[in-house]
Amino acid sequence: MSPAPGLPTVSLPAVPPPLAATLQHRARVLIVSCPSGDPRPKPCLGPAYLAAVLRRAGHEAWVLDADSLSDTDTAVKETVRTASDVSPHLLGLAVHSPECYPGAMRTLTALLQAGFDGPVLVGGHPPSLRPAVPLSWGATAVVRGEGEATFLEAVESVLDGKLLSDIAGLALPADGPADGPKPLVRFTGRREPVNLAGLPWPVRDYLPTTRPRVESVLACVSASRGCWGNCAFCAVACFYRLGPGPRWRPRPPKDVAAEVAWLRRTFGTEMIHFVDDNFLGAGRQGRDWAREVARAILRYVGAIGHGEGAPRLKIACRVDGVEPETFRLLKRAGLTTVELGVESAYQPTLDRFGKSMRVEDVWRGVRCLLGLGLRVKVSLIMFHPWTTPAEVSANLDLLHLLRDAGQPLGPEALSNRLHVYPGTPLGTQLPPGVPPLPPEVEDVYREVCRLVSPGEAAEPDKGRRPDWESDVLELLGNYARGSGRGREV
Ligand code: B12
Ligand code: SF4
Repeated sequence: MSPAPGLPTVSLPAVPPPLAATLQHRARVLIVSCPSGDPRPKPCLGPAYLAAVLRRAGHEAWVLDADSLSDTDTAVKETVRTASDVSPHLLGLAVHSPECYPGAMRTLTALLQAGFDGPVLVGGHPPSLRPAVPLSWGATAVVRGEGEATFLEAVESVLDGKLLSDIAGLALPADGPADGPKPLVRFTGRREPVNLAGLPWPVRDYLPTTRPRVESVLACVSASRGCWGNCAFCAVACFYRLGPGPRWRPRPPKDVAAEVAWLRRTFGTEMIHFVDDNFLGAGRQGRDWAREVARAILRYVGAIGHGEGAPRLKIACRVDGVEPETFRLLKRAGLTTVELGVESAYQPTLDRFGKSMRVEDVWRGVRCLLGLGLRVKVSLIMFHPWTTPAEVSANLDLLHLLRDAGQPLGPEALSNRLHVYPGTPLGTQLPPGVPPLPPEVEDVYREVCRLVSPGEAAEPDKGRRPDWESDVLELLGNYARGSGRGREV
């Protein structure tokens, strides 16, 4: 079987022996980023890492960014068409957020109806934490946790005609009655964590039918994986606990900087978005690593021309790790924007959400970044079943500090509502989904959403009043002062 004409030729790096020598032939693998319904989706790094690892091992791998297509119908049709063109030995479906579930289910159903009879493996955070869901749709297996080693092993087992059942890291339907209430899942975790220092860089080519190149404007880079935190609502800690090894693992700073410089040189990338959950890692080790990354970027990017030659950098981190020396250095390396998952400026809520930090840490960290002239994007979970006027009042103090410093607040600060994800600590107390709010809070929430996203889903920002943030703050202020659901603005 050879790929149909019209598919791009993939340039393969030198195949490291001895693996390629032992392969009878190369596998062809298609990895699909399932549609999420997001009108402005970003390319996912997960499939791009898997494709890089497969290509380095001598296989052919394509990434179809179906999420970038206009709608789910088009995405499903394009996936079926491409699968028929490529005729892959194995197909991977990436489900990077719960929003991808409906599109992933439709994609899998359409592939099976079209007669695709190869194995279909599903991966990403949501299926890792709830593998029974894709298995119930007919997926062959779910790759739980980080996928590189497990996926490569699965691909090579399929090529060699071996069973998938012996592969650690895969969740498979368990033997037993198929008509039980839920499919049973069997799973053995992997013994070794993925070695980040040994990983190739993620591929940056997608099948041309989908996304035009965006790397010239913005490219995502993953410099470390995991987080030492254990916040009650967050899926990250549970995901990385599926595998062994430390909860936060960094890449070598020089490797990160070399990738940044390569993106700049190759695509002219203007902004690098580091997708790390907590760029500051754990304690002193993390801080030293972040400083080393900054120094390495200064050296590498300096070599290709600083000033206008340097890309802007955006990171996300815990607010309690912020301190001036590291951020001064990161700013010199190009840092312009810091996303802080603050969640609340009210101590009882920080405690309830297991944030392991004090309100004073929040204020100190935010003030430090503002003092350095950085753009600070704070996200708050303002709407949850326990929201009170006192809490909203405390959050408003922080929001006013940001606004007085000229920072746009954005929907992440003003209209986030608690979602409960399966597998998280909160998921053991509450059913998955969106828990109900107290009636008066629900009223305020709806009114805030009306001001934040007056447009249709495809254009949520359209139709916002010019000073919509002031309107939201006024509404929240009314609630905080105890005037019921707030005066409508
Ligand atoms: C960057 C990011 C975004 C970006 C870009 C998303 C994208 N296209 O990738 C933006 C800002 C758009 C975003 C939005 C959202 N996100 Co987000 N996002 C992330 C973040 C921080 C990094 C993703 C990443 O690039 N990781 C690096 C890569 C290398 O890791 P990876 O994706 O996990 O891939 C590995 C494995 O999962 C697996 N794998 C992945 N795909 C596949 C496919 C196959 C076939 C196989 C076998 C394996 C496999 O192997 C990969 C390599 O090891 C993650 C947290 C995280 N640490 O991953 C949250 C995260 C994925 N997001 C999350 C959420 C909830 C959302 C939102 C719903 C938030 C919201 N309320 O709006 C939206 C949904 C958007 C949408 N419409 O779908 C949650 C998902 C929770 C869950 N269990 O479902 C996460 C885990 C964050 C969290 N704190 O819990 N997000
Ligand atoms: S600090 Fe952030 S990434 Fe880490 S567990 Fe908490 S919410 Fe998740």
